[in-house]
Amino acid sequence: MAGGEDAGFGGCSGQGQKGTSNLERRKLMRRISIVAIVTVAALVLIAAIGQAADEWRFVVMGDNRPPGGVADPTVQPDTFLENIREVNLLGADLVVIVGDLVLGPQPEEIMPALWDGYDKAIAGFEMPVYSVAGNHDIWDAVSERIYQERVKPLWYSFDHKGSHFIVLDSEDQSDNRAHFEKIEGAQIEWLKADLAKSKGAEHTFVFMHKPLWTFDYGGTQWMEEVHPLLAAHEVDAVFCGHVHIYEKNPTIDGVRYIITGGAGAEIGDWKEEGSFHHFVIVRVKPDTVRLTVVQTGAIYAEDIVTTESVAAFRESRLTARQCVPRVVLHRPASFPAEVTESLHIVNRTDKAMDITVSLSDPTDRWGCAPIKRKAHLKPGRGFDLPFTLSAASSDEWAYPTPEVSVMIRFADGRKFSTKKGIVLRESYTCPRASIIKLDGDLSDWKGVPAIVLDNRLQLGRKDFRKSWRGPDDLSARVMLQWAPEALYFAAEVTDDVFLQTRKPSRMWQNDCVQIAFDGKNDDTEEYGEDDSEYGLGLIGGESMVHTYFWPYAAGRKGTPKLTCAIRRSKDGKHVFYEATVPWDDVGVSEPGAGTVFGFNVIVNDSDTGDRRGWIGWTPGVGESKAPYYFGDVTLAE
Ligand SMILES: [Ca+2]
Ligand SMILES: [Ca+2]
Ligand SMILES: [Ca+2]
Ligand SMILES: [Ca+2]
Repeated sequence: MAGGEDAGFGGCSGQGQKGTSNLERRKLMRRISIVAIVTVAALVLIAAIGQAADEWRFVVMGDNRPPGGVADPTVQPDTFLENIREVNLLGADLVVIVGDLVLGPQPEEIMPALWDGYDKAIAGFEMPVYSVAGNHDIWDAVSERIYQERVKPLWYSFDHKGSHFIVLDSEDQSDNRAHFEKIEGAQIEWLKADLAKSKGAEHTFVFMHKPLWTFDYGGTQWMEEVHPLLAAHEVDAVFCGHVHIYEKNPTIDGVRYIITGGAGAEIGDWKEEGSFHHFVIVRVKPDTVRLTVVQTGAIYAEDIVTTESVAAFRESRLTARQCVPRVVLHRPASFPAEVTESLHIVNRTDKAMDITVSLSDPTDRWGCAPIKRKAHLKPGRGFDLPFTLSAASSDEWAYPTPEVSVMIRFADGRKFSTKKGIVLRESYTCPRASIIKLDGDLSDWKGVPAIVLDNRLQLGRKDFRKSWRGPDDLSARVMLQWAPEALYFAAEVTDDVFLQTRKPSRMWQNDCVQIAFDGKNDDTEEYGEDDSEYGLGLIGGESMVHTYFWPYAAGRKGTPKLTCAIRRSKDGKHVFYEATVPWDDVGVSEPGAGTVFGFNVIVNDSDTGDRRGWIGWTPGVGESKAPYYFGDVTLAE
């Protein structure tokens, strides 16, 4: 058997007259093989050492036929096509399909189209396919004849890599179905002869359609007459289909019995009872045969995800997100205030979508009724969702804000979900600078309007809100001034305990200030090429700047040039930060009166060791980096 697989279909020893001629041919081939083995014995021996440990594999699946009641029975099911794709990806030497290959019974004139459909599908396998007849393939003398003409002999055998494969016919129509669901008569005589002459096979595998060993089919004939024969010849395994499940039945006298009928026909969804689409990989080594069951749908090619596909997906995700505009509210002129706004939902993609939008207030502070709306939107179509927010005081006009949750689903299965907080757009008018000396002395900032950070609702982190002891624990006044050459920044921080012992890159874990700029004020949901973020900290008595975000790719040259001076008050309760930020570091190329850019600031506090939290102008630095929360800074005349 060292010669390996017989050459294709012609090498099969079938039943009846064909079998006789094949038998003769087989004997002849054996003789040739023996001569060949002697001649190249040395070479084979060398090769055999390398091959001995080699594993090879074949695949078994069954009942690939279309489910009953399909509109077009000539079309093979998607599950079967998917199995073919996955088997090709995993690789195997050959495939055996254990019957119910097509959806019969059908009138004789329909059958050629059914077999054409099957042939078309299995042409997709990258390895030889061996078919087994099932009850949907043959049910009378006519269908049996067509099967033999179109597919395979009803029973046959072949060899591969020293193992022997035997295909049996559980649907025997001969003698007026006298041997139906039995292996009797001519077939068992052929089987006995085939087993006798394949005695030296490394492994022997048997395939048929119905699980004749279960007594539900053909009574006890299998266990009384066939099984002892297989056991005596040390058959490794018998595979069948017919039942649309996977099930490993008890091994009897060393013969494994396996049902695999999940390659395409109708199936339940009870994995625990074997009811799921699948195929079986049989891994063969000289001393072992191991089975692996693969559930259809989880084998992928290497290009399932690529850099390009990720970029395309991101693009469509961003487009989908744009269907839900950001809601930006400006601080009302007076309080108490009630603001009515509307979410304008528009399908900005080129595909129809199912969208679910909901608005909820996690704080119950805004007096905002929860909203939920589902809709199917064609491209360009949309709807409005009005809502009302109320705030009792200016201090109450603060984050967190009600949240808009969106789930978008496209017909092709792609889905996107996103959450957007309602933005409370803060604004600051930045005066022109007088002469500023960068020394940490803020006497040159007299009269400059301040962004005041002293409200519990401005604190970042829930637990910090609980432990915060008031403005003396942490609060700040932040100011900006501008000149053609730079933006100037100052912060007067009140903090009862000063602590800064970290290295510059970790300064955020102790007392320090973080400032961030959205140069183009384009309000992106992540940092982009016009955005930057810096830390200012007094470390070991030295005024240090650390760059947390700086877009090197944006055509900016060199490194940030901003400088700072930081000084502590004599009583130790205040820290004064002063910084000069060149416009390049702000991300503004031509500053002038009326220029608007995005800005944010947070002040971190630690009093005993680690960072407790921060107080800040808006979200978007401490929580996650999101410039669209940043406030607007407008340069004054
Ligand atoms: Ca100064
Ligand atoms: Ca403190
Ligand atoms: Ca930006
Ligand atoms: Ca502190």
